[in-house]
Amino acid sequence: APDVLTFGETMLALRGSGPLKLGGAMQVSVAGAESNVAIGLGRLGHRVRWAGAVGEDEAGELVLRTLRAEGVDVSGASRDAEAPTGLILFEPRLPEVTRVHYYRSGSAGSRLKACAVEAAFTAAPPKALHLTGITPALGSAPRCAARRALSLAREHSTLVCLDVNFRSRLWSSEEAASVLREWMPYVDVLIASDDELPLCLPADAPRDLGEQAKLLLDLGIGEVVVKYGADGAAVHTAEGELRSPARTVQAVDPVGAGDAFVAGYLSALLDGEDAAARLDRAVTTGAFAVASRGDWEGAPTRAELPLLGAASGTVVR
Ligand code: ADP
Ligand code: KDG
Repeated sequence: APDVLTFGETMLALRGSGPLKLGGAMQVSVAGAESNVAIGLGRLGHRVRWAGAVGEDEAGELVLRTLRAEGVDVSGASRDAEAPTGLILFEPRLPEVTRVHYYRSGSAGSRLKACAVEAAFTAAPPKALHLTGITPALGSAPRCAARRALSLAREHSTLVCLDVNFRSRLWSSEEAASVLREWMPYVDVLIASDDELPLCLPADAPRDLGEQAKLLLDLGIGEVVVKYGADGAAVHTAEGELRSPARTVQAVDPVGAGDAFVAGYLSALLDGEDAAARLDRAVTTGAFAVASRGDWEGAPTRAELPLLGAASGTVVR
């Protein structure tokens, strides 16, 4: 059985080197928040299954081939003969500002079926299920598939990790809140940016982040992990709050930092590490992601984790 089951939309990703309207060369890869987490976990040595849907097209081949090459089990992934694999364009506009353009409405990923997820889950119930708030934003089919996975996780005592990942281009905060609030009772590990917590709480929730985290813990969530970008992260549990600064790196591309962070956090959790060690691995894998171009390409293997502390100018021979 896999350590982690995840699914969501993974797209063909094209990354340019300047303003898109000027044309020029683009690099071809794949991107999707959940598959970024899957690759991050795979590199750290965990068994991961990805069960999303892609089209019966060459872009879909690239998605599956990439995941397979990274050691991710795609035996539960599905192909949709009637819809294409989605497309995402990354347009680096300023050294630290990247614009994203989606071409994903009507895509195979947005037609993911609950029965496909159910088959992937029950074939070998995982220790942990990882979902993001992107999947329910894609349409009613993937929203039902994710909801089904939450029920199956409850039946099989599978740990549930949810990264809020609010995407305002896909749905409104009101729509997001109505789904996410309903999901909260199923969540064990909630991961969010500081401004995303209100999406998980009733509309009259307090403004203070500590109080928001406390309300979420009262709902039965075991740990509330808050990401603060270059300012690091914190975890709130029944024992209190623990903070970690970010690791110092030269930021090259912020895309994928959150997913790499989740992979590090879940990896340490699966290893049975305590909250401090979980945060530590998460800020380390997050830093690897911002220090390299691409969504997942820079994710570290377990042996590479200590490289981040090496002195500048270090050559590993
Ligand atoms: P998201 O990509 O979901 O918006 P963040 O930007 O908060 O997530 O990044 C996730 C984690 O990655 C942060 O908590 C931090 O540990 C790490 N990180 C983000 N930006 C930087 C940075 N500039 N330098 C070092 N680490 C960073
Ligand atoms: O976290 C990075 C992802 O946001 C990106 O690769 C694409 O999954 C994606 C999305 O829907 O924005």
